[in-house]
Formats: sequence, structure tokens, C-alpha cells
Amino acid sequence: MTEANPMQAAEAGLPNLEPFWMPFTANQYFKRNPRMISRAEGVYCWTHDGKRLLDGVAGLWCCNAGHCHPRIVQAVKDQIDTLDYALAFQVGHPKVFELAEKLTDLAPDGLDYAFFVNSGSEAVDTALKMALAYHRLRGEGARTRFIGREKGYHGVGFGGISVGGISPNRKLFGALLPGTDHLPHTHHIEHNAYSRGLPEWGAHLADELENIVALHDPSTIAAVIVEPIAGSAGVLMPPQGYLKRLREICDRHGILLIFDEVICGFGRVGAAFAAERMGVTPDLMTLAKGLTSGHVPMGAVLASKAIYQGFMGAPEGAIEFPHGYTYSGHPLAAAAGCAALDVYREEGLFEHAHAMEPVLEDALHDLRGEPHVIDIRNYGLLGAVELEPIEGKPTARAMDVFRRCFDAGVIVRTTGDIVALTPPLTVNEDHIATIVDTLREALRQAD
Ligand code: PXG
Repeated sequence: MTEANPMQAAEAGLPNLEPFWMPFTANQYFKRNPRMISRAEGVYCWTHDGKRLLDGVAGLWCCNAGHCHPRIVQAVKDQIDTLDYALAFQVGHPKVFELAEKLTDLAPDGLDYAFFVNSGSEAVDTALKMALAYHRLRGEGARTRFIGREKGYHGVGFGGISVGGISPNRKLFGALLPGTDHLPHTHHIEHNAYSRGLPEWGAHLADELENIVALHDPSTIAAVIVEPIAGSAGVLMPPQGYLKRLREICDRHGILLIFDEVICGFGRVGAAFAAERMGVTPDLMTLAKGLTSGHVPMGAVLASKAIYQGFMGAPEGAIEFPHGYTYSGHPLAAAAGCAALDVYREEGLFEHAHAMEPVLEDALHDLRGEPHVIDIRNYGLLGAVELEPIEGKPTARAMDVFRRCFDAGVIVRTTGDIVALTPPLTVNEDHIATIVDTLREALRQAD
């Protein structure tokens, strides 16, 4: 074990790094090689020692309106001066109702109800519980299974890792939710390398759902959950027609379809939601990240009217859904959410993201032929460059590229040997050129 040295940290003007157990981080490496961000504005962040970085990943795919957006910051300041907290159960406060209306207005037709939580992981576990309870209330209590997908990421709750399909996130934790199964993933660069937008090959992979349904008996399946575009596993686009086929199969068997749009939502795909742009509406949708443009933690589940009404048969006075969190719909988060949705609309950020899509696409695909590159893919303001791994050292090459980009003033994100780009929706042509040129240089220098 390597411990951080508080003396060295103090000399570098940093706090003691040892006591904080960092999430999804190589703690020992970080504490010997800290990378700290202490300020941010728009598309830029600054390190504790004053170095400016162009943020190519909008925080962690969340600060869609850019960092410290003045209107969102002001809304949060105004809120904390007025109401810090209101009890969330059996009592309300106005901002969260305002947000529910704004959010359901933005949502695809049919998703008319919003339930608020504090993160994407909570949104996923909430949606899974809604699905189970909905079926039980309809007298179909045998529907207890969930179908996720290989390479899916649905956060880190027990439900989320059970339906998720990223093995390192599961294998340390033993028994998970019983009765889950997984669709095959759709990542096939042998067919789809260098696709621009949604790949042409692979809609038939959705038909595997029919086999899984037949295997388990449809009457035992509560819901199918997928990310329209898988983010964490490396920006994997659904083949053209794939989501529509999933929707048809779910409808045929009375199975609910959940889209996890924690990453895809709020303009990332050049529209409000992937469901809207791809023309497929789920029964439940999970959201977080861009909901407040990352300024305050918040997640949400959008539900169809049928699902909401399924709960409302309970006698008046009874709690219809015994679920919620102390901080569900927290006033600061609700204020940030209202301001973020206003900013997205009034600044036309979803339209801007759509307009920037071809710019990112052309810039990224121009990296074809650079060292180690084996695939490039893009959709909306989501892009990925997949690298040939170093033999025997998976992930090392992409981490090397990440560090080179960081040192050259650009933040990218890596997963496996894939470099992901998800800039704030406010980026312009010059920002995109800087990000991609920096990445090109890093690829040329990488091991
Ligand atoms: N669903 C999806 C699709 C996600 O991408 C979650 C749920 C969980 O959200 P919370 O708020 O509980 O973290 C996520 C989160 C990355 C990365 O760079 C991705 C996420 C979080 C942090 C890093 O791959 N996605």
C-alpha cells in the first residue's frame, strides 16, 4: 500500500490527500500524482496551480450548459437565501412542482410524470422498483425479472449493477438481484468501424430479446432496461432500427421498456432526449447529470401516465409508492434544474449541439489513420476513438493518451482503450478543433 505524504501535499499547496477514499479512482496512484481542479467557467477548468484546461467531457458528461453558468449559479444562490430545505414527504415546496412541469413538457409525449432523486444510480433503482410494483398492482406479481444488456452501465446501486453489464463493476460484490438476464451488446467494429452516426449493421441483435423472453417465459419479465447509447462502456451507438425492435418485442409481451438517458438526455444527442431523436418512447426514463447541468446533484424518473395511474388506485390518504429519499426534489437542485432547462431552451443549446454535430464528426473522423486508432464513432456531441490495446496491458494506452491530453490542456475521458469526448453543448468550432488536435498529438506521442 502506498500512502499519500501530507508534508509533500502541503508543500504543493494541497490539503492532506490521505483520508478521502476517492470514487472510481486509482487512489494510490492519484495520491502520488494528484490532479486537482479548483475552478471552472464555461468550457474551461483550472487546476489548483492555475493551469487552464479545455473540458472535453463536460465534467463527467454532465455540465451540458458549461461550468458555473451564471443563470444557474444565481438561481441556486437565490434559492439558498430563501429556502434551504423543506420536508420531502407529505409536504412540498413550489420549485419542485415547477421543475416537474418544465421537465414533463420537455419530455417525449406520453412521459407525463416526474419522480425526483439525487443521482442516476437512484433513478435506476427507483425505475426498477416502479416496474416491479406496477406489475404487482395489476395482479402480475410474477413479473420479477429484469433484462439489461452486456456493456450496459446503470450506476452502482444493487439494482443498477445487477442489470448492468460491465463485469469489473459486478464481480467484487457477490450475489446480485436474482433473475436478471442480459441482451448481447451491440459493439461490433468488425462490421461497423468508422460509422458516422448510427451504424447500419446489427438491428437483428434486438431479436435476441425474443429468445430471452421465451427462455424465461414472458409472464416472469418486468422490464427491459438499456441506455439508448451506452456511455460508460465506450459510446456504443444502437444500430439503426434496433431500439424500435426492442420496443415492439416489449409491447408484444407486456414488458416495460426503460431507457436510461442519464448520459443521452438534455441535448447530448442533439435533441432533448435520445428517445425523441430516435423516435422510440419508453415507459420509464431515468435521468440525472444534465438535468441541473451538473451544478447540484439530482436525478429523475419519468413515467408514463399508465404507470402513474397504476399506483393511484390506492385509497385516498394511503401512500401509493412507499419510496423516496430525504433529498428527493431538494430545493437547491430544483432551482438549478429549472434554471438549466430555461438556459437550454433560451440559449438554443440543443439546436446548437445538433449544429456542432457535423463539426465534431468531421474533426474526429479525420483522426482515421493516426497511430493505434481502430475505430471512430459519433452521434450528437458524443464521440469516441477506440485504440488498439498494448499487448498484455489493456487500458494503459488510453490512460497514456488521457495524461498527455491533460498535460497539453485538454480533458478527455477513457474507458478501457476507448477515448470518449462529450464536451459542453456550448462548444464552438475552435474548441472542437483544439480538443481533436490535442488528441491527435497525444496519439502520435503515445506508447
Ligand atoms: N446510468 C447511466 C447511463 C450512467 O451513465 C448512471 C446511471 C449513474 O449515475 P450516478 O449519478 O449515480 O453516477 C450513469 C453514470 C464515465 C462515467 O465517465 C459515467 C457515469 C458516471 C461517472 C463516470 O463513464 N455515468
